[in-house]
Amino acid sequence: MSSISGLVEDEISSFFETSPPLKKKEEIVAKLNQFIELNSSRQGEKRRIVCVTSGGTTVPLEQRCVRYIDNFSSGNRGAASTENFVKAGYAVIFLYRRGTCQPFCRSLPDDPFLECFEFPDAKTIRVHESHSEAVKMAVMDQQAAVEEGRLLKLPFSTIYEYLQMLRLMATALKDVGSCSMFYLAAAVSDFYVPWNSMTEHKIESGSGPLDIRLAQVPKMLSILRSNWAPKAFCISFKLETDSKILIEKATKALQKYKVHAVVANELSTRKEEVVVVSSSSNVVVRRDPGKPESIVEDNLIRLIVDRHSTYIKESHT
Ligand code: PAZ
Repeated sequence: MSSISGLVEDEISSFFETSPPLKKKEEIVAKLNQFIELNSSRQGEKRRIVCVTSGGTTVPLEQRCVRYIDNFSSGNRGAASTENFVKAGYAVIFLYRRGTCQPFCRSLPDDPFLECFEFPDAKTIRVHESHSEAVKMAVMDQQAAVEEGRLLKLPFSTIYEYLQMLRLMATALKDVGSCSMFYLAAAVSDFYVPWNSMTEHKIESGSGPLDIRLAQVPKMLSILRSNWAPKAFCISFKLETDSKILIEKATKALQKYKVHAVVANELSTRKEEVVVVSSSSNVVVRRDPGKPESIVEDNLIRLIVDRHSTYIKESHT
């Protein structure tokens, strides 16, 4: 794998050197190592490990953040994909934006705590009949995945947290080699306010319009591929609102970052279809329109898992 240019490397180092330190870093590293150890040293049955990123990163405008710029993503793609990876036998590290959609909870109402429960008397709490199946499945599936060591959930909010955690994960997974995968569905900010040029306190209002200069977030995909986890199977995502440029942009990203595939999706149709762009073909993946409960991730993850199997086989020959 060719290494990245010195300039890009300098930008990346400078991003991390000037980032605010990641809170609870030791705890996160310990959880990651324990999870990877559990799943990669199983006698006879080593599990593949996938890191699914999900939700949008925020860009704080003040160090003691009151205001921030956000990136659109409900987290539905990441949560649904995680469920499918668990079903396919993978161990999943779910790196998600706090407050976004969670695996196994997609069929619950928006405010499950208030809508799913009822109190027939002062001492009893029970699940409302209409939600009992959904609650039972959510709790049982999530508990089983966690208890069997198949699911580790790690939250982030800011672009600083996300990229520091992604680096920790990639370096922790380096030795898992081709059995590891990155499935990067998070919507990551392209622009940010560097920490050392950010005001500490809340920006004052009342003195007219606000001018903010945003710096470009260094692209970490190239370093992930070349240095952090060069043997991992890597899937990135490309979201556009103009379908005319979608495939061209995804193809450029495929070539530039040398990922194994780019999942291209258009904002308004992203739940209906995606295109998996790779060097061998562009495959349209749709949800099954005949089945109301079908989701695009059922077919997407089947395809990605197949491609990963081929990649592992080829890496060992
Ligand atoms: O999270 P969600 O289900 O609402 O949307 C998923 C998505 C569109 C954020 C994802 O499929 C995606 O394309 N992520 C990468 C976005 C980007 O180009 O930065």
